[in-house]
Amino acid sequence: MLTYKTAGESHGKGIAAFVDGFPAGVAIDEAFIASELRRRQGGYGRGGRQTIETDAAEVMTGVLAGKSTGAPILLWVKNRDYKIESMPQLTRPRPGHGDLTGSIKYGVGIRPILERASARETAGRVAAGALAQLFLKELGIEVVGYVEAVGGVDLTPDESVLTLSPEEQRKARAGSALYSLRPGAEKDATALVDEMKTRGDTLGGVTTVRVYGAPFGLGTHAQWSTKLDGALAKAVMAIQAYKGVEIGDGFKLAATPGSQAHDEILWDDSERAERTLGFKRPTNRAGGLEAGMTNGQPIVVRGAMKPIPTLRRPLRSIDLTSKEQVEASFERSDVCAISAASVVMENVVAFEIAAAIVEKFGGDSLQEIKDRIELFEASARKRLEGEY
Ligand code: EPS
Repeated sequence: MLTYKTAGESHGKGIAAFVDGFPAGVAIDEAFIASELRRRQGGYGRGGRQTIETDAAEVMTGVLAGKSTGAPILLWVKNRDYKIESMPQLTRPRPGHGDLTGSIKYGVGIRPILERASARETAGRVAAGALAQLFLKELGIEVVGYVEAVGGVDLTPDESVLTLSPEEQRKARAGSALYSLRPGAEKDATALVDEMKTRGDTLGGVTTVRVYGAPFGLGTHAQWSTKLDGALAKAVMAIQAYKGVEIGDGFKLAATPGSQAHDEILWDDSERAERTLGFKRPTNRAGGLEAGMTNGQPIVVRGAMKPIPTLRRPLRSIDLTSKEQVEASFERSDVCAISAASVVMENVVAFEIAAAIVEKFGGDSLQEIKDRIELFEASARKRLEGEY
């Protein structure tokens, strides 16, 4: 089983990610992990913290001569802004954050709760997910995350951009201040971020992740707990500030008649040798998942992030000591972290896909997994040809 956990506080010594069950033989490109971490720090509307940090992950264990060994991998992202011991305890919980419930539940005050609940922790998830992406790339699986809306401003990419290769999509994204696939058409969105900054307010948005090249059959219909759409939804919903997740056309399908909600099954003999095994779907409303299993089409997951709850112009709250009606605490924060969130979502989705690969194909090493995918696809083709 491929799993990960994180540890660390926003202003503690650093953030750790512990990855267990990672196959042996994957070349660990530390520059790629660092570039994902740097992307997480960027995007239009971020706060002052990112000018302090230069995130990179130190690979502490499980890698020898540049390759994974099959042993647990511990990644360490050091915090430059380490000052937790000297930071004040807070008494005015921020609506929308974990401050109130966390302090009631743990009895440690607000400080330790906000330190752990902070989105700084996503540096660990991105580091672990970047590791997963290195593994997936070796199998021909590519993951691309981007921003699809900022506040109410729609940044849905043109269909023509989505037919480009993942590499070309990333190039388009690199030209965008907001990490959308619509560089050059973001003026309204950046203007809205500017306006919110002036007003002391914050903004959320929508992020989308597409996974290309996943084989048939990841996840299973046989048990609710092993359906891949469920695992993806959990991973995305568990990102700080996420309040909604959908797969494929998601909520839109609820208002669509069945005749227009599903993806018809066609055949293209010339694609027999590909990951699609020759099956063609003229649409992908299911987002690559049917009955909790991948169906050879691109996987499409979308998530909704609420605005960051730390407001320069705070909402009403209660002082936990005096019980007086006060304004909530303000600590340095971002106006809009949706671009960073798209990087986090890309990487948590990547990790779930990698975990589903290990679950289905087992294997202790990359080569064994490659061989098993080949074997599975070869036997699926034989079955389709009536050989068994
Ligand atoms: C973040 C680091 C934090 C916040 C933000 C995200 O750093 P600091 O609190 O030192 O400014 O900028 O965290 C939150 C939005 C939050 O609510 O905690 C990061 O590295 O992503």
